[in-house]
Amino acid sequence: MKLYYMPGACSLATHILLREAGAAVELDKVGRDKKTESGADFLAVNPKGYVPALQLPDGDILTENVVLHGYVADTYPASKLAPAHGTKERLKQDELAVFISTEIHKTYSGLFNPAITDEGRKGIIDKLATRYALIEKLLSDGRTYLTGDNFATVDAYLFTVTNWSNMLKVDLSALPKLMAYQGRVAARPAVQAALVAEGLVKAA
Ligand SMILES: N[C@@H](CCC(=O)N[C@@H](CS)C(=O)NCC(=O)O)C(=O)O
Repeated sequence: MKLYYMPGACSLATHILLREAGAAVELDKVGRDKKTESGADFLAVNPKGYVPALQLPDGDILTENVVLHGYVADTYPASKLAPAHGTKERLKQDELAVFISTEIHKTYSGLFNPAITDEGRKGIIDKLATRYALIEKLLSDGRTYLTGDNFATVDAYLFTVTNWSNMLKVDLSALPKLMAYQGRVAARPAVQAALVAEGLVKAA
């Protein structure tokens, strides 16, 4: 399998999950010019033009974060990254995944626009605050991860997008449960390995 990624982008979540699952990870970095490090034309790989894109063992290309996360969980069931399909637990995890995708990830996306106004930025930050308040409440019963004590697909995803708060100067210090959670996820060996492989932190 080959993961097309941009350092620190949402593709980091799939990268983390592949490492958590013990999958062999082949990485191909996508540049702003849509050329990959290996010399491929990324638009030919994924006409949508965005990461993540995962080349499956049969050569097919799969895209969309939430789908890739489910693919890793289902392909490596021993990793226990998601409950079985057809259970309420899986529906609850899928509900969280869609919430992270549409309410947090895509809200952050506006802050990457260099032309954003102060007013626009404030609107986005206010919206993020309401979404993160729900996450803070979820974590307030002392659970280790979003769905309980087991690290799951949604943890890789929330960690990845919340990590952008540093670069984008979104102050989350009023959310102590979330801050502690980010630290717990960051400390996982697979997460550290992915961050090092993407050049985001130095190897210890
Ligand atoms: N709907 C896509 C969105 C993916 C996405 O937003 N990718 C961003 C990085 S986090 C990207 O590649 N942006 C570059 C671009 O759109 O050209 C998904 O959920 O996988």
